[in-house]
Amino acid sequence: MGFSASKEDIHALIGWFSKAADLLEHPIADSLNPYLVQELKGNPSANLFLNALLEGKRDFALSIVHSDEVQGFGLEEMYDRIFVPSQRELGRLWHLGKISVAQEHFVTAATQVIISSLYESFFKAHSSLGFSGGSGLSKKPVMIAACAQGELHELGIRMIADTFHARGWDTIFLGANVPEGDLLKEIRRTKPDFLSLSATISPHVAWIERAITEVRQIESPPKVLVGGRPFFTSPDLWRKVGADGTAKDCAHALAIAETILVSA
Ligand code: B12
Repeated sequence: MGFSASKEDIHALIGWFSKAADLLEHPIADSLNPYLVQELKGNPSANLFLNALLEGKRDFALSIVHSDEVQGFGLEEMYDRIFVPSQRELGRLWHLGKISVAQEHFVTAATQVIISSLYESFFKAHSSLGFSGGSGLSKKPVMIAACAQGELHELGIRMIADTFHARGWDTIFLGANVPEGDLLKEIRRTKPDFLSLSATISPHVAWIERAITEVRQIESPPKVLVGGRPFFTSPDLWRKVGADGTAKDCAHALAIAETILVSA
């Protein structure tokens, strides 16, 4: 059987080939890809911080964060204005092949060390004040914070847990890749008021939905907040997975959690 193509087929093929050739020459606009949006424009502190780390100057990056100007920010503001944009720009540079995986690993690890250096001042100051959260809440709320099973991006949820802790909550940060069974055991053991779950990679959203269904079976279950990239690219996804709320950053997360607790 021979190959035969109609005039219309040939016309369509020529159209596809010329589209493919055009795409090779002019890749899809950067602005269509959320991971390629430059987030450091007009943000000199984050710019300086990231560039210091990319040059391997961890002590200099540390001194930026401990400078009077940056120390004037609250913890949430410091996270949302310095570390989050710096990490996102790091991802953009990696995505574009402008830095190596080794450089990304170095910057992420150094950022975690620098964040730890803030604990002394932020957590001490707040724990000496006692709980200073939303109006109507008399007792210190407890929160468990965890990444979905398989999820290795733990910095975002760590920042959420830190923000709550700095405002006087008791937080139990479980970090990356938490197995479902162990999460449920920890909830039964510690009886938190809140559970915060994070996913960066979209396929992990299904795990979160399943985990929430299981959590709801526990007697007096915690309220559940979910977050991470898939939840702010699909604003209604938190409802679909059965959560009580979501937030796109540290400042909003705290405000939403306290509103949910007060109205419970
Ligand atoms: C560092 C990093 C890693 C590190 C993570 C180390 C660590 N200890 O966390 C490592 C090397 C492990 C890694 C691995 C991978 N990574 Co990576 N990684 C990054 C990078 C550069 C930074 C992540 C980060 O720290 N972000 C900063 C945090 C603070 O932001 P955030 O997580 O969004 O959190 C904020 C909000 O989302 C929200 N939030 C987050 N969680 C929660 C939870 C609740 C309850 C609430 C209320 C709010 C909330 O609040 C936070 C503060 O504002 C990003 C780039 C980026 N754009 O984020 C890529 C990125 C996320 N990685 C990416 C990819 C592809 C991968 C890999 C698949 C690569 C590979 N081929 O192996 C693997 C997947 C691993 C896995 N199974 O999870 C892609 C994801 C693309 C996509 N479409 O999903 C990104 C976007 C890179 C890119 N293209 O620009 N990665």
